[in-house]
Amino acid sequence: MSSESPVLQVDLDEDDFHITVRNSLRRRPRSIPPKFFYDARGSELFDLICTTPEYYLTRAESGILDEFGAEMAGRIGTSCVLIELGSGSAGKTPLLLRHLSDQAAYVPIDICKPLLLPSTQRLSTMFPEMHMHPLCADYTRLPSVNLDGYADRRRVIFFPGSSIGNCTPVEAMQLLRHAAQLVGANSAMLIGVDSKKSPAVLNAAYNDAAGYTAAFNLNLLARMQRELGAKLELDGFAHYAFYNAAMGRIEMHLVSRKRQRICLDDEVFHFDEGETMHTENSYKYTVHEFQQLAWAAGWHPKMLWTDRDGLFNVHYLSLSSSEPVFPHRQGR
Ligand code: AVI
Repeated sequence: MSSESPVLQVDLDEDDFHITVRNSLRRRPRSIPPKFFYDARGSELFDLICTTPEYYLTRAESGILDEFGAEMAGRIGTSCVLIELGSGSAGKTPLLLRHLSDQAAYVPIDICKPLLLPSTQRLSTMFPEMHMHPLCADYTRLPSVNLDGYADRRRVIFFPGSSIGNCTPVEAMQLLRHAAQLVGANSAMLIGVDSKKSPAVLNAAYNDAAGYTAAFNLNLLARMQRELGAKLELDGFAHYAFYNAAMGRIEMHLVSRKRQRICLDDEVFHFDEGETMHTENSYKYTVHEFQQLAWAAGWHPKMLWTDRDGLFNVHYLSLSSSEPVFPHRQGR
């Protein structure tokens, strides 16, 4: 990261968590958007989830990027401006960056500032010539990105990890549409999408034996205590995740183990035993389902890479209809 490129912060509303939690507690059924998982502790726990044997997503996607990164770089253009949505600790990013030229620029966008700075610094050490412009923002509200100085470069959105699955299909389409407006004509996107598979595999991935996913989910309550002064009993809630086949999604909830209450400011919120707070959806898509979604949002699916076991897909989407379609590639 050059010294002219400090972390820019846009559009982060400090009261967002407070207001959202209060409104969610007032409503029934209760639900909180998953973006609030990612404080410093939550981001750390998410990285631990990615190392578990059950959470195949990271391994499968890393394998695809490792094997096909050069091919992907050829598709997107090696001198592009790569804008990564929800970059987090950017563990997989070098698998793509190593195939880009020194003329390329990298714009990581993440909601968690304590993670964004060190991860960008780590990448700058690995790719010292590449210009990097970290942006601390909520990508679900896609800020406009100032790319003056790169007018002649192709803009490419990199959205790995199947984070698109954390949106409902309608929200996902809106996000893809906004992304298209953000980057403009002739731009492209590389997006990682988890595929539908056996419920046993999916259920295990969100109920790892080490308990990191449970801790990640429960951290939301700990965050309410730490940041909002909420009065609640952490042990009074349990992690609950299951595959809802009819909806094609993993659902994560915090389920109340007993009749109890949460106090926030001067309001008291009652929970019955078994009542849940819905904390995350993680939608899974067949190739066809995701391509339909991309089409509806104005993108043209042009290529697809899959791991050997068919667990995960990386789609190459373009805003240019005239670009050729390339054959699907599957890992060895
Ligand atoms: C970031 N996102 C794609 C993860 C997922 O699989 O939905 C978050 C996660 N939740 C539980 N485990 C991982």
